[in-house]
Amino acid sequence: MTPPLATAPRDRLRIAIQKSGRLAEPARSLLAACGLSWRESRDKLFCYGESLPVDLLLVRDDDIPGLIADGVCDLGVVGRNELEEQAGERARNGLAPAYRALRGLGFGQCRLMLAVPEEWEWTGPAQLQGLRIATSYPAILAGWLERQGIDAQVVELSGSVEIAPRLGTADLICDLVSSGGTLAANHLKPVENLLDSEAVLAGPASGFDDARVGLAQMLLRRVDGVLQLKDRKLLMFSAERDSLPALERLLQDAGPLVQLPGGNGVLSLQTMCEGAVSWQQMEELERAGARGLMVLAVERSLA
Ligand code: PRT
Ligand code: ZN
Repeated sequence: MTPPLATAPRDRLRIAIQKSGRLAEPARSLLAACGLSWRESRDKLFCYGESLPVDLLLVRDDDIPGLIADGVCDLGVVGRNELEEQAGERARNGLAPAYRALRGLGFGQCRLMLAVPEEWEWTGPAQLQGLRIATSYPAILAGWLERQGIDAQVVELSGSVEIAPRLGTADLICDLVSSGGTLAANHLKPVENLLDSEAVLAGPASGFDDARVGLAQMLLRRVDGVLQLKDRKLLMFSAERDSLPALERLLQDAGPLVQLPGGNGVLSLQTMCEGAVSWQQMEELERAGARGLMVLAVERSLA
C-alpha cells in the first residue's frame, strides 16, 4: 500500500502548483524552464518528476499555503494575496507563520483594492466607518481596517464579490483587480490599494528538511537564473574601430560592450540588453556602423 503523502519518508522535493486557473500554465512553464519534466498520473493530480527528483502536486491555489504548513509540499507557486490572507488568518488564531514568500515570480500581477459605487465621492478611509465591505480576503481587510482605526463590518464571500453592492448585501467591496474591467462592468471604481500581488514561490518559514535542502537550493538557483534572463537579449555585431564611440553612445543603457577575439581589423562585439531590441534600434546601430547585427535570446546562465 502507498503511504499517505504527508507521512511518507522522502528525499524527493514536492512542489504544489495550481491545477487549473490563472497561475497554472505560467507556473509549469517556469518549472520546465528550470529543466524539470514530469510524467503525469492518471488522475492528473500528481506529476512524477523524471529529469530530477522533483514532483508536482496539482491543487487549488487556496490549498497551497496549508500544504506547505503541513509539510506535504516543500514549495508552492501561489498568489501573494492568498499567502498573506492565510498568514493573517493564522496570526489571528495565534498561530506562528508557517510559510514565507521566497521569490516574486513576475506573473499573476494584480492588486487587492477597495472599490465603491461609481457615483460615490471618495474622501478617504474615514468614510468607511460603520459600512459593510464584501470580500474574499477578510483577514487582510480586517488588518488594514484595524491599522486605519476604522470600525467597519467585513462581509465574507467566496465569489462574485463585485455584485454584492447591487444585491444590497454590502456597501462596497474589497477584491482583486487586474485590468479593472470587472469593476467597470459592475459600476464600481477602485479607491484604495491594500496589496500589490503577484505569483510567488513560497516555502516553509522554518527552512527545508535536511534530506531535500540541496535540491531546494538547486531549484531556487535555477529559478533565479530563469527570472534574471527572462527579458535579456544578447546583441552581437561587428564594426570598424572608429565607429565604436557612436555605437557605445547608442548602447549606453545596455551592459558592457565586449570585444571578441579575432576579426581582421574589424571588431566582433557583443553586449547584453535588458528587454527587447527593436527594429528601430537595430537600424540606428547599423547607421552608426554596426554590421551583421544579431539579437539572440539567452536561454540559461549560472551567476
Ligand atoms: O480553482 P482555484 O481555487 O485554484 O482558482 P481560483 O479561481 O481561486 O483562482 P484564479 O485562477 O482565478 O486566480 C489565481 C490567482 O491569480 C489569484 O490568487 C491572484 O493571485 C491571481 N490573479 C491575478 C487574479 C487576478 N489577476 C484577477 N483579476 N485572481 C483573480 N482575478 C479576478 C478578480 O477576483 C475579479 O473577479 O478577476 C476579476 C478582476 O479582473 P479584471 O481584469 O476585470 O480587473
Ligand atoms: Zn482559489
